[in-house]
Amino acid sequence: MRKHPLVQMLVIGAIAVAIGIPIALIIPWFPSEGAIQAGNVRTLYDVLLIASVPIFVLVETVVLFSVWKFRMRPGEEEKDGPPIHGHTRLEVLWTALPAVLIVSLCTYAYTVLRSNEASKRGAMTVNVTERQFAFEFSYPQANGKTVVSPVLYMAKGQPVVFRIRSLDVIHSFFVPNFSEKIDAVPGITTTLRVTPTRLGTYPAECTELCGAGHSLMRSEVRVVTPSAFQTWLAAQPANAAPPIGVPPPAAAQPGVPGAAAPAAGAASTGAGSSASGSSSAAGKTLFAGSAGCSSCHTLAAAGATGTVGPNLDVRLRSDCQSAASKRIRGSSLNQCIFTAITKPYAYLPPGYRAGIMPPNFAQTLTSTQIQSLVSFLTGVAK
Ligand code: HEC
Ligand SMILES: [Cu+2]
Repeated sequence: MRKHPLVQMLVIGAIAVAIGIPIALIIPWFPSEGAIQAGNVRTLYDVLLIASVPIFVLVETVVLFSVWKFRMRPGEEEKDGPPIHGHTRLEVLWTALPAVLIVSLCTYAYTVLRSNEASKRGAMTVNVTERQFAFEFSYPQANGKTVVSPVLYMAKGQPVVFRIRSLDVIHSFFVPNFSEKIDAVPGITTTLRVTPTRLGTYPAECTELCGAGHSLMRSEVRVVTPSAFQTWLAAQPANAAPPIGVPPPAAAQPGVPGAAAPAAGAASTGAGSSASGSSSAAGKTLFAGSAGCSSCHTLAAAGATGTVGPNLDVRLRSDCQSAASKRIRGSSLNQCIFTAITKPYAYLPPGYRAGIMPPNFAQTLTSTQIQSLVSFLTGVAK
């Protein structure tokens, strides 16, 4: 006995849905779940999948079934299809149902967003400053000192509110395991809230094409126990120099990291309060910390192991002695290093290209800070 085509179609569709939903839910769409917010987002995705699979199956079943059932048979080349002219009830149905579905899914997604963005009691502020092509994390509430780190440390279970700024172009801040992401936009401060729930080391990345070094713009998140976090924080040096991206007090305008631009002029007054003049010790702190040099350069004296730019232990002296470098960057080691920092592409050491070393240290660092870096590096490279 033959069944009506519609019944056949429904049976096939029901089987496909029954197989499709478990498959869709089993596929590991996300990396391991590292935060409360990630849990909410993943539940949302599961609901979206459960709603999407039947619709996908419905559409595909009707398409494939029609192709098979109503295909042209030999001898039907001249025939026309039956003159069907609309079906009001069906049309009302296929407009109303998707509308209801979309409104309810949007409402649910909105509540997830609201709950992920809700401020948590006792949240700790971490400033995220981004620039071509590095992240910098600073902890302004570290028992009276400001701690700056190229790696993000977080305590398990401790809610954190990130204040994200950019010094140059649009970047973004994305930790896949937290399922949270937001842009870093020059001139404004964006906010993201995360409560980590699982110990581990996760990648942080920039997901906004921000220049030639974009693919190198990565950092690391270490979620540790609260006591390990306190130990780490206590062991960090207090950073006298303002971390990159936090405007100097004189230019303090909330959310305007670019206010650090007139640094050259402000240097004589602003920097004087914390450090009297440049010093090679301050240069070392800058190199290893807030200036971000260590993310790209290897330099034993600063404990730096970056591999993006030249290994300064090995190359700095010889590169500065080459005839071409002497002509362009100046003949003394001092001048060479100063030019290499302030005009990085004027002379490129063999094997390196322009566009990777940030070109704007002359704006983002004060002249005192640059002098400190120069005297530190000159001392090391002698
Ligand atoms: C994003 C990666 C990156 C960062 C951050 C970075 N550099 Fe560089 N640096 C490079 C690259 C690549 C070169 C080689 C090409 C060039 O000179 O532009 C270089 C070259 C240099 C040179 C010349 C080396 C030689 O052998 O001639 C010096 C000196 C230097 N950097 C110092 C610094 C200092 C100081 C900082 C921090 C204030 C810093 N760099 C931050 C990537 C970086
Ligand atoms: Cu970026």
